[in-house]
Parts: sequence; structure tokens; C-alpha cells
Amino acid sequence: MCLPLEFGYVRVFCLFVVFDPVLSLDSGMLFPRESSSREVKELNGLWVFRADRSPNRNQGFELAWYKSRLVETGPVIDMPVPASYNDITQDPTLRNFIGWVWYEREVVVPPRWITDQDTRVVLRVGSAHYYSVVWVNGVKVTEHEGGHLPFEAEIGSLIRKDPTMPCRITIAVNNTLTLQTLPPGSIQYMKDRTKYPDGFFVQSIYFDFFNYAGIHRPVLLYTTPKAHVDDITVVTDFLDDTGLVKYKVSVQGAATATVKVTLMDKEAHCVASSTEPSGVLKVVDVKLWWPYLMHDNPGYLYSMEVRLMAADEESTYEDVYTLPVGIRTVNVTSSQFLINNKPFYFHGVNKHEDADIRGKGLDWPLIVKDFNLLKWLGANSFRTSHYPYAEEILQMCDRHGIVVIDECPGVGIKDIRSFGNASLTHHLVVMDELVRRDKNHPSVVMWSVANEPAAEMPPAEFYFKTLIKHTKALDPTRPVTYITDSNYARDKGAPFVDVVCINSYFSWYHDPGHVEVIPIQLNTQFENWYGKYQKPIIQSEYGADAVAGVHNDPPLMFTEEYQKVVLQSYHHVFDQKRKEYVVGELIWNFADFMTTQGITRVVGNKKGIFTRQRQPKAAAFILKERYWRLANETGQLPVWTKYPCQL
Ligand code: GCB
Repeated sequence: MCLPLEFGYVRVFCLFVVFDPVLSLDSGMLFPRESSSREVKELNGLWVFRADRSPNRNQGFELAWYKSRLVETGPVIDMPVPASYNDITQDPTLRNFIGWVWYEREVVVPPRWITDQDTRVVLRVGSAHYYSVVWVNGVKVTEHEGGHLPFEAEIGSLIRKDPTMPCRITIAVNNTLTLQTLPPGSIQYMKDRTKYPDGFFVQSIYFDFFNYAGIHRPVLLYTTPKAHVDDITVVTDFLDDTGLVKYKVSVQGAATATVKVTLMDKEAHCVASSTEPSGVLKVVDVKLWWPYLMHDNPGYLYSMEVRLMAADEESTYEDVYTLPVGIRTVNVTSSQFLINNKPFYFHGVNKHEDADIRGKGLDWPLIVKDFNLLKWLGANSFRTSHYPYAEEILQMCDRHGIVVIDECPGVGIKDIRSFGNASLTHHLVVMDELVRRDKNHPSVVMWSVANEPAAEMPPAEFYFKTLIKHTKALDPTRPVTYITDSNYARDKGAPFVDVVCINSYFSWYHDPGHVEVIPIQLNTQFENWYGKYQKPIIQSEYGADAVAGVHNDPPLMFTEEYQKVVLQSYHHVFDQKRKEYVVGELIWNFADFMTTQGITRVVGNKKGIFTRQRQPKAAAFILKERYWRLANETGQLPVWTKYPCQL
């Protein structure tokens, strides 16, 4: 397949239904875990790499680079996986490259995987941005659209064809964005030869972060028996002290199978079990899953072991998969966001997957550092602005009790042509994939289907009505929102959301330099929106750029002092409105991040309260003081947090 460059390509919820989320997808996407029946082999590390620099970027397909070793068809370089390729070399043309790049790696597969015909061998890519085609030993095994969600292919029969051959995995990845991709983008060819060299083009994007590309998350092989647990869906509730875990197990590879489900507490004691593929487990003296700083034992997880037994004429099969389960509820009233029936106030951040050198590549030191900073800050939540983050990050959230608003890559929907049928159809599939992947995370409390779309355009009403309805059908247990800007009068999608999430940048993009307008404008914003919709409101973005180390008093834009005073001016209003219907505040942004080059960006967006290298600016201390005060007022602090200075 070849894609030429110019193409591209309730308020109160019905809480206790086990939803069947996978409408358009025919299999589950459980996170690969080792067990007595499953092995995992990570393929991270160095791959060989080549960008297809031919004028139409199509030479790789024309010459079938996937048919032989990449080194045999031209020059290659080392490329780490996972990582964006953009900042790895000194070559500016690779940093800004648009089109197909080719990755390849050979793997030695354990002999048992080959000899045992009843073992499924699955190749899984955590994410690759944006469009991927995958071959094994020259045979195409899958392709996938979308840069932030996993995809996989069963390759067992292929590698068994010639057991003497090493398993050669080739992945071609194309970062071209079109008006129908998510996020959207478009290519402009500059044909005026008095101004631009032959073949000159630029990719325009309508979002404010660098379009990093490549294989961003782990690639791995994992095995399951032929008869296997394909998916598990869990919905939780509680009544007094009894936890209720409604579950459904789907099986593939066997006409009939028996299933044993065992729920264990942290000490590995069985607290409930069943032999049905679906049902309700009752947990006496339940330990609920609580957010960080809301309870002295946040992030409590049970383990649900699913053991499947099946047989056919030739063999018997046993498969074991263990899923972490947090028991909690989420509800929304006209003015509150409730977790376990208690009001929850989001005091958190917006993030990006972004760092020096690796770009958007998954990086454990960075992940752990960020969680330590979140805890230091007293943040209890974040939004995955503006795309789904790695599952590894959500697992950390589950374990640490960090609450997540899970956002799909619907950012930059600004052109009317991005509201058409092709866009909507793809957006629905992305929501299917997102809910399929993240439905069982207790930390995920709300879906966000988009960020700041051009919601004033006539097609927006149908688009968002359909999208939000679809998402609620996928998962009736969580509220759905999209993130809007502060102009309520023209927002056609807002009637359909459960929680109103508003971004505003008073004294920055409007009335620059005038922090004195913030109280009145913010107050007006809240009153307008609440007056119109009577739904709880989250201030989903606010902030100001500050170049670390640049100071001025009185405060001037881009100084650390200005960022501080903007934040403080917002906080005064939040403190009034959170007594009424404001249920959260998320700073833009946790850390400075890379953007495309432009006259308003100084080597990236500087609205971070931490630098890109995760050092605090003055604003971080303001926020830390505030978040710990909020936590003290609204939550129940764990014993160790009495000494937060030791964090
Ligand atoms: C926004 C966008 C975010 C930008 C931010 C800014 O409204 O949602 O992606 O980075 O403003 O700094 O301009």
C-alpha cells in the first residue's frame, strides 16, 4: 500500500451497566502482561532507519524496501525506539521531514514460539505517528491510522513458514496530516520559483505543539495460547461497605471455554471469585480507589485474575491474564463532580508528552520524574492534552491516585472541511480505540473528545452531537466533554457535554499586559457559561508564557513575575466560584514544550511552570502552595504528606 505525499490519508449516569464498548472493532487491546501462559519480548533499542527523501516520498514502496534488509537498499542510520526521530540527529531536514520513514529490526524468536503451533505470537506497536504499515519478512501484516494508540498483528503463522529465517520487522511511518486526520493538517506547495526552490512545501498544522513523529511507544512481541482472553471490561460500584465489580470476559480461539475469575486484594488474598464469563463480584469491606490527597490510602488496586480453560480435538489450553482493578464511582450533578459520592475538585495540570532529544518517545526516567513533580506540587489530576498518553502513564495514575481527563487527538479542528463525514467517521473510530484501550483505568474519570474545535461553524452541532452520543454509548459510566474556548455564545457543541471545560487566556491573547482585567473577565466567563448550561465547570487551561530566568518588577509579559501574577489573579476568582459550580482548575502547562517555529514562540511554548528540563519557575511555588492548601481544605492527607517539604 502506498500513500503518496499529497494524499495522505445524564447528568447522572446509568452507572451500573457493563458496557460493551467495542462497536467497530473486532478484538480487545489488553495491555501485554506476562503470566504463566504469556511471554513478552520487548523490541526497544536500536533499529535501522531511513527517511524516504525521493521527491514523492514513495520510492520505498516503488522499490519494495520491505522485501529485503533495509541496509541492502540504501544508506541507513541508527534510530532509537521508542523516540521521535526529529531531534536525534544534527540534520535539520530530518527534524522537519514530512513523508515516509522506514524502521527495521531483526529479532530472534524463542524456538518454542515457532514449534508450538498453539502459541499465538502477536506483534504490538504502542504507538507510531501518524500512519503505519508493518511487514514481517516482507509480508504485510497490518496498517494503522492514528499516532497515539496501539495496534497489533498476529504473526505466528508467518514466522513458522521458514523457521531458519530471522524475523525481520519493517515499519514504515508517515507523519503527513490532512484535513481528515486527527489532528488535522494540510500541505501547501509553494510554486513561485522566484521565492521558493523546486519542490518546496510546508505542512500547516492548527495545533500548538511540534508534530513529532516516529515510533513513540514500545514495540514488542507477546504470546498467548490459541484459546485466549481477548478482552475484559470492568465497571465498579459500591453499596455501603460492599464493592461491586461487574465484569465481562471475551474469549477468542475456542468455541467453548470455562473461565475462573478471582479478585485479590493487595496482600494476594482472594476477596471474591466466579466461574462465569460475566457477572458481579461482591467485595466485603471494600477498599475504594481514591484520588491522591483525597484519602490516606489513595490508588488502591485489586488484582483480577482471569483464568481460561479450553480444549479442542488436539489440545487443551490455559490462559491467565491479570488486570488491576480500582473500585470507584464517578457522577456529575449540576454543580459537582463526584468521586465515590464525594465532591472532587481538580487541582491539576495539563501536560504534553514532550522532552529534549526523545520528543514524544516514552521515557521512564521522565515519567517517574513527572509523577514526583506532580506529587511535590500537590496536583491530584491532569488532562492528557491533546492526545491519548502512553498506557504506562495511565497505569502510574491508577497506582498513585492521579485523576485523568482522557483526551483524544481531536485538536486543531478548525477548517470546515474537517467537519465532513470522513473526519467524523475517523473520529468515531478513534474514540472506539481510545475507550477500548482505557476503559478499565480507575484513574480515567472523563473522556474529552476534542480541544478548541471551531465550534461556531454550522456543522459543529451535528458533529459533536454525534461524537458525544457515540462516546456515551461506548461508555455510559463516564462523563464526556470537549474543551472549548471562553466564547460561549458561538459554541454549538456545548449543549451535549456533561461538564463544561473552558480555556481562557485573559491578559495574554486578549488585553496583553493588563492583568487587572482578569477578575472581571473571568467572572463574566463563569457566569455566562453557568447561566446558560447549569453544568459544572472546569477551567481547563489558563496561564502565561515565562522565559525561565527573565525577571521584571513591575511584572512584564514573558517574565516569571508576570506568570505568577496572572495565576494569582485567576486564583482569586476560582476561590469564589469553587464554592458554587467550578469543579477544577488545570494550569497550562506543566512544563515548557516544543512547538513549530513562529514569532510567538521562543524555542517552544513557555507557559510551563517547570522548564522543559523540569526545573521550577517561580509560578511552580505559587501553585504548590495553593494546591497543598486546597488539598488540606478538601481532602484527607496521607500521614507522610504532613511533611511535604521532604518530598
Ligand atoms: C490553547 C491550546 C493549547 C496552546 C495554548 C497556548 O488554547 O489549547 O494547545 O498551547 O492555548 O499556549 O496558546
